[in-house]
Amino acid sequence: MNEPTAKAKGGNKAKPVVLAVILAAVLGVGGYVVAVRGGDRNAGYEGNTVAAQEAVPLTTSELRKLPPLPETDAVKPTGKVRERTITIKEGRQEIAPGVTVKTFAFDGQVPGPVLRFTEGDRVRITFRNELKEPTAIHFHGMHLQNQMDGVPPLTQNPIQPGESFTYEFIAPHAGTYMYHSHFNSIAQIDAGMYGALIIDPQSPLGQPGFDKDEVWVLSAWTGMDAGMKMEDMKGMDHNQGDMGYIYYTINGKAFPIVKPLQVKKGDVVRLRLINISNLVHPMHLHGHDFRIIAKDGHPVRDPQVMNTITLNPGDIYDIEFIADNPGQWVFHCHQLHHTANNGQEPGGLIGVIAYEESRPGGQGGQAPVSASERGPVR
Ligand SMILES: [Cu+2]
Repeated sequence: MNEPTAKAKGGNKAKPVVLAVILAAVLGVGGYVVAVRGGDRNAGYEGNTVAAQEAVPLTTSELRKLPPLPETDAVKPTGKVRERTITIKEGRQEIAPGVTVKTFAFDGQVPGPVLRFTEGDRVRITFRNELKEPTAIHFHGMHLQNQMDGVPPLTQNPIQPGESFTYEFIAPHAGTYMYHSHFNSIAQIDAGMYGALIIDPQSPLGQPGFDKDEVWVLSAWTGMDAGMKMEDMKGMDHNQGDMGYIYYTINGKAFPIVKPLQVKKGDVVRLRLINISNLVHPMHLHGHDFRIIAKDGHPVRDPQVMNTITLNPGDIYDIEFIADNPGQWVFHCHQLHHTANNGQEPGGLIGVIAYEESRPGGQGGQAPVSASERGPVR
């Protein structure tokens, strides 16, 4: 019985809010700017105050209008043979400022080289194992014949030290995939044995164009040298982190030594996100919205516009966004202990979207960023 009364009360309370909204609409953005700093767009900032700027144009409808990726129904062989040899060996890599670890690496780099083929290519990849332990390589998300799946002891024997193994397959449908160790997997993947694998469409028909096409491989590190065990860490100054992981990297580098994604205003950007770590990463982009255009190599229809995407271990998402808001923007994990280097913020999974026309420090009408937020000095 009391319900209608409660509703009526709510209605009365709402009136001032409605009036305020109407007032704001009448005054418009201009009133807002005048109220703050006379609308001087390049005023920068004084002390702790950032000058108010114009409203940022929304391009959500433009984003929604971008065409979806076409589906591949059948892959016809191109007749082309693509051969590649990759050496697996110990390496060293600086993963965070001043932190260099011993790795197990494909051709000496973590992530391994981006392998890129066209749908229908006959691919022959030989892995030479120069480690002191056996291994095997799996092509994650790809539909291959079973004996090419890289999973000892089911589909092959491990590749022994000093031996090679050649994986051969017809490149399946276009999409973003990865290759990684599938033997002694936790240790070998933690040591750096992973890389992106991209299959491009055979036909350009119906393919949307992108001004930028980038890959970010997310991974986590214990800070130990490859081959070391947890017990070996006893007595060392070591933050316990998340499941023992204390460094988190994008393409093998933690913030602030991560390479920024350089864009120009108006660019349509495709970003291929791959999570090879054993951790969940809700990646949040500042200043922009994006859409998922593919998941695990498959086009997504009518995707939601969003700005946070959660990658579970093994997830691969292709996202797109329009670079419509110049500045230096972070795209970071929102599990905030992943944005630190051994407990020290800021670090870890903080990617930077860097516009060419906007330098850090408040030029170009942009809000200033502190040195620690600024991104790598290059
Ligand atoms: Cu994370």
